[in-house]
Amino acid sequence: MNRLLKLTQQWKADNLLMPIWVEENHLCMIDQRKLPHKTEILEITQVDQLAKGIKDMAIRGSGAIGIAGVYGMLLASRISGGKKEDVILAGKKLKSTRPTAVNLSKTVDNLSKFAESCSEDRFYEEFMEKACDVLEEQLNFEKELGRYGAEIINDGDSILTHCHSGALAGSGFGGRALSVIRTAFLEGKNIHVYCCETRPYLQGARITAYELEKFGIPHTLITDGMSGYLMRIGKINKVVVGSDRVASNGDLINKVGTYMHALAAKENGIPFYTATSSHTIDFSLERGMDIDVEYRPEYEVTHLDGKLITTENTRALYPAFDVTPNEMINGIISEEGIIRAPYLTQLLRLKK
Ligand code: RUB
Repeated sequence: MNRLLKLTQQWKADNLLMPIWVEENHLCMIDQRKLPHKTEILEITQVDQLAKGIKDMAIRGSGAIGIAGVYGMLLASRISGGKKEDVILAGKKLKSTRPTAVNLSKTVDNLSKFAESCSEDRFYEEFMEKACDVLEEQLNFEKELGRYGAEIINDGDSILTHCHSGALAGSGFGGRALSVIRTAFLEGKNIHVYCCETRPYLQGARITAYELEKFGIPHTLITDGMSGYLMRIGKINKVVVGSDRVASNGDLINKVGTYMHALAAKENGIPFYTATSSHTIDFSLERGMDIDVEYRPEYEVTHLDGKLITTENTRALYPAFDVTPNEMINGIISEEGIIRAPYLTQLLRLKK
């Protein structure tokens, strides 16, 4: 049995909540559009099928689409019998699916560069080894950042989180924000999570709440507009969110609505943290506002479960992410520890 199948067996034995994984001769992926009421597993046998799954958000979340890039390139290697050019082409296809989260593009670029350096005759084996290293590393990042992040979680905290930055948005332990929260909970801290529903895809209502329930972590679902008032009346005393991309100056690109929570946190003197990992930092991006924010179809705002929730003629706008200025962030939690301002210099600790 090859190393990846052995690793997958171990991850299943460890009860990791994996968004995507390998079986004998295909990939399996949970269709996150169907959660929490249905756990539908999609069988992926072609790269184009996986690319469509990322674009249509059957799999989503910066960490999860990053590892989907790894699995997609491995699938191309298997289908082509280890042809370098097919693997690199697969990477290009997968990269083009969603532009904002940097994990996918960074992971594909790194693996493509590695593929170029592989020998022709041992490409399949060498590429498989590297891909396994990347998958193991990203899971370890989650556990490490969870350990560091739990240091800023105190007994009795009520923590706001937004969108879904958890196991199904990562490698199966807890992604980024939920790795911090889950680790603090496992350390025995008495915490409560307020999870924002996160319109219109409802990552919070459908996936974060689902995971918190699985982890046995007390939580309350709120709508996105409630955070400010709940901070003001003292129901929320900390914010921990994930990250799709962090600019070199510490500006945070995350699910739209994050910026509003940061504004409310600043106004109410509440600490605001983002959990990230080195492969989410974009050192080529000077400022967050220079980013290419993905706009998704209006339909996703005007319809809920396929039902029109507004008038026939009403138009909609859906920037899928927003930008939180670094001066509103108390700390950036990473696998190397908690990074504090000045981020321009301090983030260099994550440059690998
Ligand atoms: C998901 C989202 C998550 C980040 C963080 O957006 O913005 O907060 O991806 O994930 P979408 P993590 O559902 O549109 O992909 O920090 O766990 O990687």
